[in-house]
Amino acid sequence: MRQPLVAGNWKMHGSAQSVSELLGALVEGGVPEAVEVVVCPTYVHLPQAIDLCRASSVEVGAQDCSHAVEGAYTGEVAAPMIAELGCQWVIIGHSERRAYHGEGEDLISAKLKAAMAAGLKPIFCVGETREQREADEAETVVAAQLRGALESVDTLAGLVIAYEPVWAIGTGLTATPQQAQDMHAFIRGELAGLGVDPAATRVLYGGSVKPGNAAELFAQQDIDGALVGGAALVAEDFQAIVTAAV
Ligand code: G2H
Repeated sequence: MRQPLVAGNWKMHGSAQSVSELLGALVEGGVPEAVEVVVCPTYVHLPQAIDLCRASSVEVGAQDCSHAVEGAYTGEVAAPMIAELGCQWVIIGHSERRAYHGEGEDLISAKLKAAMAAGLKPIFCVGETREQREADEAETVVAAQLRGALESVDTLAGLVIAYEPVWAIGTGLTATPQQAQDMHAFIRGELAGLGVDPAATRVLYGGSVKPGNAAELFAQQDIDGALVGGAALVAEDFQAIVTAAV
């Protein structure tokens, strides 16, 4: 049995006040034991988030990390630094990093290795663009992303995959539960080919997950939870998504 996981990707949103309000509501409201809940604020809000979540089961993650352990990499944050703060998780390969920061499979693979070496659990994102889906290339693209990033990583225990179709991110469009299920089943098949135990690996769906569509998505056999963006910034919406994952 794979424990459901719901992670909030706050992207570049938040202030000391909003972090305090959002996590105050989440911690006070309580999260069901059956669901693993992770919040991923910006780097600058990580210490505050860790502090606020200390008394609860809510875990904290970063949205990215450097491929390097240390060095002359202006603006970067190394995985051991994130781990030292008390974070357990890190998102790697999000489509916004791929699109706006030119991240490709080699760099993403190096980041996965750096994260694992620091003891962080990666949430590794894959997903096709609208053009790629329309050209019937969705599976080819996702397979190449998985292979390109995972093939050279030795230890993949604990890895979490997030399938996020780019055309569904922040657009209000969501993959239908069947489209998502089909891709999740495909991803499990690919993982098996890469030596990763598909039955033990959680595959999350991401892309405009909301209280209104979460239950239907979570009812699919191969969907183990969600990576939530916009709706994670609204306390009651995020709570409702977490509850739907029970
Ligand atoms: C996809 C998702 C979170 P949203 O980026 O990773 O964001 O739920 O706003 O589409």
